[in-house]
Amino acid sequence: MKRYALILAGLVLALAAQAQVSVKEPWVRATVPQQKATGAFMQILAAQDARLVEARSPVAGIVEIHEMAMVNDVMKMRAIPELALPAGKAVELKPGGYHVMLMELKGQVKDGDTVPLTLVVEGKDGKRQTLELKVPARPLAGGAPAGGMQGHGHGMKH
Ligand SMILES: [Cu+2]
Repeated sequence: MKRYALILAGLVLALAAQAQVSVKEPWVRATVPQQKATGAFMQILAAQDARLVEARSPVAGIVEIHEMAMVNDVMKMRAIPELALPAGKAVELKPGGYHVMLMELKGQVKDGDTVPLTLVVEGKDGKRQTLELKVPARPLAGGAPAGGMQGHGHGMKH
């Protein structure tokens, strides 16, 4: 039985060592029917220097890490291979900035849905941590292009 106790202790240590990256307030922008892409947003805080190197989700055929950049005076988004997560400094993924891009959506992401999202974070030592998130979908607050939506669903989710 001693051997099992040792294995258990090892597991607990492994879990503790992985608690280095935390994600706060994740959300996915809800889509309209036929929309093929959307973004996931959140704050990521790493206790030690790390990098977000991969994201996956069963709801999308392709998931990429994107940044916004000025190209010829036009704001465009583009894929980046990784996102630096400096120690102790929360990195914000938000509309108009960094985001996790979900493309080739397999269906509509409705307001109130829960979207599974997996993030893979690599530490400086090359060790990878996988974060399994359950991300709520909600409309982009105040960003609706059509009139009459102002203030709808804003800040009432918590
Ligand atoms: Cu994008």
